[in-house]
Amino acid sequence: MGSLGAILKHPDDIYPLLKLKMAARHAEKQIPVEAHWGFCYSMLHKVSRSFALVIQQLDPELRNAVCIFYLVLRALDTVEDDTSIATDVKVPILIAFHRYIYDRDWHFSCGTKEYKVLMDEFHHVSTAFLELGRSYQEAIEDITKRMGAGMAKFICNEVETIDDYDEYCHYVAGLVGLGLSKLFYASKLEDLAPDSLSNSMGLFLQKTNIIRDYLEDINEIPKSRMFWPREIWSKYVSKLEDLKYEENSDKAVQCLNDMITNALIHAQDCLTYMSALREPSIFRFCAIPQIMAIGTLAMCYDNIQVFRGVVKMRRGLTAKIIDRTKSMADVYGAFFDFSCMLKSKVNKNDPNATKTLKKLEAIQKTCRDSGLLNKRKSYIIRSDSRFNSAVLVAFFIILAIVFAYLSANRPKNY
Ligand code: D61
Ligand code: MG
Repeated sequence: MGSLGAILKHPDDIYPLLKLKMAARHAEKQIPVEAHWGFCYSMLHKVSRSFALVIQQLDPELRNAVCIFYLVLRALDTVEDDTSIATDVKVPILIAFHRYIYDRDWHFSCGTKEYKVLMDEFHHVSTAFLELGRSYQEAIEDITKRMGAGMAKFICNEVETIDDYDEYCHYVAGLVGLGLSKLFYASKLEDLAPDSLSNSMGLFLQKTNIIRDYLEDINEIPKSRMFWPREIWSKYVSKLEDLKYEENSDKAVQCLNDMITNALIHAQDCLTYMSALREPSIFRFCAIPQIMAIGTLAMCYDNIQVFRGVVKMRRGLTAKIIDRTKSMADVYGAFFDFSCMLKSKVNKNDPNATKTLKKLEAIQKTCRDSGLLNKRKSYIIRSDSRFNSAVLVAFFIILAIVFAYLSANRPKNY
């Protein structure tokens, strides 16, 4: 749970945080008893707390397919990310990975911590995969094949141009969007979305990750990993790692803002994709990560901390987003609010200020034109201080009652 300081500053986080905690506990209790499914769901919780939560609330049949889709791609990504594997070993594995999912005896040990467990016990994932319906299997196989080939292509090539950047992000995340749309369609709960919109859903998430993880990726041992395209960073520095040095702070922030402006291109496609969804649990599954992404971009914009440490959304804010994302009105509201926050951070001396503002205004126009904005509860920007202090007082009263109760019931040692 969030630190006490954060909670005292944002007391209205308490309720969504508690709700989230209970939902997580409930999800843990629901882990299936069969060994392979049990392994898959507990692995899902270990490797991705955020995706696990939204996957958990899907319809059971679709949930199983999405869970396996996630683990198969996470395993493929573990091979890609392991910088200690030689290229001539790695490339053939990436290319053939889509065949290993049919083979219960296949095994390749790599990665660390929970990723190593996933790789070592991969037979549980293939066993579960073989129990899925054929249309789910086909979608997963097709995307794994295309992603593996794309990753292999980028093992040797660096991300130079913005087109390379979009191509790389298509392989590792856009394809996830295409695959998910196919799984939703196979479940008969949704129509098939156009590929270009599904692709944008992935690109928006992946670009946000790449921006936020600059320092972690550049400091990767034994070899740094670079996903920021040269076409963008070369306008500001002569080497990507120069962005982390204090003397380049101004250039670094300008470059960061340029990267964020690039990511914002995908926001409108994402809104169009989400507005076509019909099934409430699928809608929440898609919308929660997107709102977190635009929220993360708003936090990172003009923020030198991206080059110094980790910039993360407050856990309480994440819990609030999870709690309050139910309809398209909520999504438009959140996109509108975070665009407002971004707009307020744009400095007119930034070389891309005009471009950034134009994109933010276009996003806000889409939100306004939906006609749903007035129905929203604006929870991100406005913080009513009177309401906050009322919650704070209530919090201390409850705390006092709990203390009084506990001390009254304490066994007395005379
Ligand atoms: C709707 C809902 C969820 C969506 C979506 C549409 C469209 C795309 C995505 C999720 C995928 C977004 C990926 C963003 C996070 N990036 C990564 O995890 C990077 O690895 C990419 C390759 C493996 C992708 C595995 C994946 C991820 C999310 C899923 C999923 C599969 C299946 C179902 C649901 C969600 C990144 O990982 C390391 C890191 O970020 O720390 C990397 O290696 O670049
Ligand atoms: Mg990767």
